[in-house]
Amino acid sequence: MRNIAVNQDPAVEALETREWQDSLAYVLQQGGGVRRAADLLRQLEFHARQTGFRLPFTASTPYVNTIPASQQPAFPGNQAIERRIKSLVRWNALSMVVRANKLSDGIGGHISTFASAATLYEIGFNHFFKGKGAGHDGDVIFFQGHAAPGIYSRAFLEGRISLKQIENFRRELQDGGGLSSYPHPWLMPDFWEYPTVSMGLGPIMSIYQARFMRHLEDRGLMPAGQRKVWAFLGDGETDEPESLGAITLAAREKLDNLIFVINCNLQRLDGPVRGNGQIIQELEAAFRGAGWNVIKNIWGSDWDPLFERDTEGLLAQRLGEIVDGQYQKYSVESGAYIREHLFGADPRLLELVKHLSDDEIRKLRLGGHDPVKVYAAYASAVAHKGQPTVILARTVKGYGLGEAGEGKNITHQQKKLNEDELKAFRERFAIEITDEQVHKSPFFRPADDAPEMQYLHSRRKALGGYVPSRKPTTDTVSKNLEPIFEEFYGGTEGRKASTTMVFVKMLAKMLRDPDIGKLVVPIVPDEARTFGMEALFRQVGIYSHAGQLYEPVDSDTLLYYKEARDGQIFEEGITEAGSMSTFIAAGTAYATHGLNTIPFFIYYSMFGFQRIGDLIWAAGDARCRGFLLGGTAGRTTLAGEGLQHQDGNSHVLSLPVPNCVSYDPAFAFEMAVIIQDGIRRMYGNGESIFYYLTVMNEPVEMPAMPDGAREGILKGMYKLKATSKPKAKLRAQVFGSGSILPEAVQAQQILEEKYDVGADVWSVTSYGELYRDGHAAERWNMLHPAETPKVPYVTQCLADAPGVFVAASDYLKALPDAIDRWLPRKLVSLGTDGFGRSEARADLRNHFEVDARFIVVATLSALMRDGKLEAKVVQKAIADLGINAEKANPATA
Ligand SMILES: Cc1ncc(C[n+]2csc(CCOP(=O)(O)OP(=O)(O)O)c2C)c(N)n1
Ligand SMILES: [Mg+2]
Repeated sequence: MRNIAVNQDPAVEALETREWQDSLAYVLQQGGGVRRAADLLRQLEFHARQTGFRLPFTASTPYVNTIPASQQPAFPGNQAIERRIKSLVRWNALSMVVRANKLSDGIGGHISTFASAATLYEIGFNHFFKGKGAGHDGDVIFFQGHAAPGIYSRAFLEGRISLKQIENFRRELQDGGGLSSYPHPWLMPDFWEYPTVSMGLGPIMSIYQARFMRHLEDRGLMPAGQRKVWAFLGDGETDEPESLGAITLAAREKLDNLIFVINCNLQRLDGPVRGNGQIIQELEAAFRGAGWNVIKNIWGSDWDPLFERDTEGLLAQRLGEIVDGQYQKYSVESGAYIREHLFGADPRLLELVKHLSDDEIRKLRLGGHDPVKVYAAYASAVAHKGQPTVILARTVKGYGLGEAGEGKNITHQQKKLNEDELKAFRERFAIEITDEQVHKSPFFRPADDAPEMQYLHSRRKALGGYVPSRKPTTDTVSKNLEPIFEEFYGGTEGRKASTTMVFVKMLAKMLRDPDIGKLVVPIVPDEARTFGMEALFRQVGIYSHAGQLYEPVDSDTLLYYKEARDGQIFEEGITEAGSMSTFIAAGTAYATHGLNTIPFFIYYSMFGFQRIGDLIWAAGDARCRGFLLGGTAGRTTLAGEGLQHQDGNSHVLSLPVPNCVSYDPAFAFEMAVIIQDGIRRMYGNGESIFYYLTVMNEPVEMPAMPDGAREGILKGMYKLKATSKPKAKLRAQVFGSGSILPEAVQAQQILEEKYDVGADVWSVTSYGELYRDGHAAERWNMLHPAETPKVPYVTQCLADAPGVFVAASDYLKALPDAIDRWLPRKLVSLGTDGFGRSEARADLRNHFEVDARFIVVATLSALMRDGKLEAKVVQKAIADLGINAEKANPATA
């Protein structure tokens, strides 16, 4: 090779380039083939770096298909019939949305998402998605939420959804039933498996689902198979942090059972995803960097001959220069415009398309709309080993809508088509609907014996049945759990323990149980030591598909950090969102994998409902079962940590989740009753509920369970300790919860001893359950005026209770306030409204005014308002108890 001069002329440069290319070609043909060529290039790169030369970093590859035409498999299906099926699905999906909006303006619905993704789904339905029929292991498919009309439309063709239902799309309350706007297992429990429409949650749940499936295989709970997790997402959706936030985990865990299909229509709701950039290139770089197998499917077969003739790589280079906003413009422009602006950049490119008419140029199909290309991408993804795969499929948003919205910025919201637009759509997809009928956009289903219908059914039969379809197991956990939990009813006899310690002990016992042990799934986001769970590391091991490739630093200790392929603990690292996704995978395994796995996810309570509330909402929708444990809970119980960590919110935030049952237990026996009953209700009775329990780190003496307390514990309150002065003139009912319950007991003593007030102490385990029960009764009474009214449980407890009512908890005052209406007299609420502080418990309880002294003052003050005491008695008590009446209001401090 000759010396390379600086500023040499272009002809010399071209010659040089050719020489290097020839050398490579020689190695490829004559020498060691691809392996040797790659080796040489690597060595060259190494050599370049050694000489101090910095190569520009490129994480993306040229803007062309990853799978060259020469390596495409033959398409195994009947393309004409499949196009026909797809056209029918398109038509009915469009009709569904158009009709719904005609009947009820503003009812919404989306056409353009599915219009762009139809081929991506249809190739899946006809060739890849496995059903759960006999002898098949079903795939787990996360359908893009806004593509729901297309999924319904196919199910309608398949005869799985009635005409009535499809007519009532987005009208779920109509006679004959309707269809939910988006995938919601809560609303359609035989159909949808996973909620996806809150963008970003589908992708992260799918990653942890694939990982959980691997875990079930590694632990022998599920046979190793070919099952795949498919996640369909929008390109705009990838901006949600959850979408890409866990992709490194998928690569690290080598999840080759996971396939992302990203519909790159280059648009989101308002406009282009990356007007001034290229979303496909950006995503390719992110996924490649994370270690994924990336398959770009950008150009359809129409482009193959152009690329073939483009020996100089000019076309690929030109296509790589164009930003997405401009590509979107091409999708709405004429062929002449594309010829001039895209190919016109270089006379050699114009030459390349000289033989094509303007119309042919306009119709050059993109990869995501080409069944052959989509099939090739899926086949390659399914066969790929050792890495998860992402398919980046280029499409046009609103494909087929023509003037009504194809590629336009308004397309996402388009739901009305005029008659001409409907006619154009009908013609484009050759649907046999007459001119007279078309304005009504009627649904259309061919006769059962039509070839396309037979094809459709035979394909699904061959693939194991129809999808989506949700099939919960009928197996139940019927074991008597009393032997596990009974030891906790007795109390600790003077020894102190925290409810967290108690929970860990229960967990360890459940894990050791020969029947349910293997079903228990402990999940922790890098917080096991905080909760004293490290003994479990050794007992059951931390799950790692790779096993343990190193000697742990603490290997000489009893409780060493043990990672194992059959490990049972999910030590997720610092990701509550990821941990919650594992919780959802494990808590829905009864419906997805026929396994009653019981997840226990323990985390810093402040980072649960507050941080990942939307995933918890999705868990509720997905009919997920299991136990969430908010650890180190209670605004004044978590000493030291301060404003960010101290949780006084979570019981308020859990209340809106309709099927989440929340408790703030104080003692071991309460926990034992609640968890045991929870397993019975969820896994024995098959109720679609899950639990939220707060557990504390404050050591307290655990009393023995009072007789007859069990029912009250579950319903939300029971009398823990009656006053020893029932005959006293002054009476009170004091409610305590969780870690504030011992303060209530102490207040009872002060009230009796110093102020001659006979106070009964109640443990309120769940304001949420009392609130729900109260409203249920009130509602029933409203609708049944002539019948004997139902009495809310809280009223049953307190209707005849004498004296004033005072409640204190470590959560917002809103919680006790929620039950006030069902008490015979007004309730005084103490709680922890306001930002937390770094402090010791006693100082925090003084600051938030929830300690025994404040309970005493609140009680006396209420008695005074009732005219039972003089103000000066309260004043004196305030002084005697050392309370500063002028202190700052913690709610705003
Ligand atoms: C968390 C969340 N934020 C916002 C929305 C509202 N939203 C629904 S669809 C959409 C645009 C979707 O664009 P893209 O992901 O590219 O999907 P496409 O329809 O283009 O396939 C938006 C913003 C949502 N559903 N979820
Ligand atoms: Mg999009």
